[in-house]
Amino acid sequence: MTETLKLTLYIANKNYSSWSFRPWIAMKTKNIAFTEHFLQFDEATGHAHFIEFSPTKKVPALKIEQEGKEPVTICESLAILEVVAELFPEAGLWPEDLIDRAKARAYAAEMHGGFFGLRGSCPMNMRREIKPLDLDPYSAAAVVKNVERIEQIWRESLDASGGPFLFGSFGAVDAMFAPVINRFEKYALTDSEVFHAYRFAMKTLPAWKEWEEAALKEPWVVEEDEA
Ligand SMILES: N[C@@H](CCC(=O)N[C@@H](CS)C(=O)NCC(=O)O)C(=O)O
Repeated sequence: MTETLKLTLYIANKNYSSWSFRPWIAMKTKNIAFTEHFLQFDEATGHAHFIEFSPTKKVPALKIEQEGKEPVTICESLAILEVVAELFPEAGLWPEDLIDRAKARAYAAEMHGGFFGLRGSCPMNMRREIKPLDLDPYSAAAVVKNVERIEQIWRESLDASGGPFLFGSFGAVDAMFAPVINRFEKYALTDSEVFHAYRFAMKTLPAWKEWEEAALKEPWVVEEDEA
């Protein structure tokens, strides 16, 4: 990509910010240079300071600066992955095959816009002790339903590609599922073969280790994410 391109990724607490983790692990794993702009969550103000970089007051956001063009900031993790994939086609963030690419995009969209049971009851928490949650039957059933569907996606994709990632090599769809690995593990949601295989692939990525190490050093506690 052109040397005049400058990318700044706005993220928040690595222990908790699952949406920040997605583009971050994708860009790191694909060796795409960016400046990390870290902001701490501030529950008390509803993260009022996030307005400095995004009208949504949410992380992640990607600021794109290109010579001769107005800087632009893109919000929404999936849109960030898409623009990065277009800026760096050689990174192969989406599968080459048309049908695989369509499936990968569908699964990424399913993750982005769904799995509310899992997301609501089991927040990403890198330093959480591994232990099951004591959920009410309604919430527990919603989590089980999400786990089953996610494992179906993983099983079908890994069986077809041969792994280690869903479509062979690491891509945007794997970045979308990265925080799910943490949730399945920390809340002891499954002991399936497919989970163990995919977790191994994900957790051996240098980028995963770098994020996790930084997360474990963070002193801040966000009570609402301490399920
Ligand atoms: N749909 C958004 C979700 C972003 C999001 O909810 N980010 C959380 C942190 S992981 C956040 O900024 N929360 C602050 C808030 O909701 O006020 C995306 O895909 O980027």
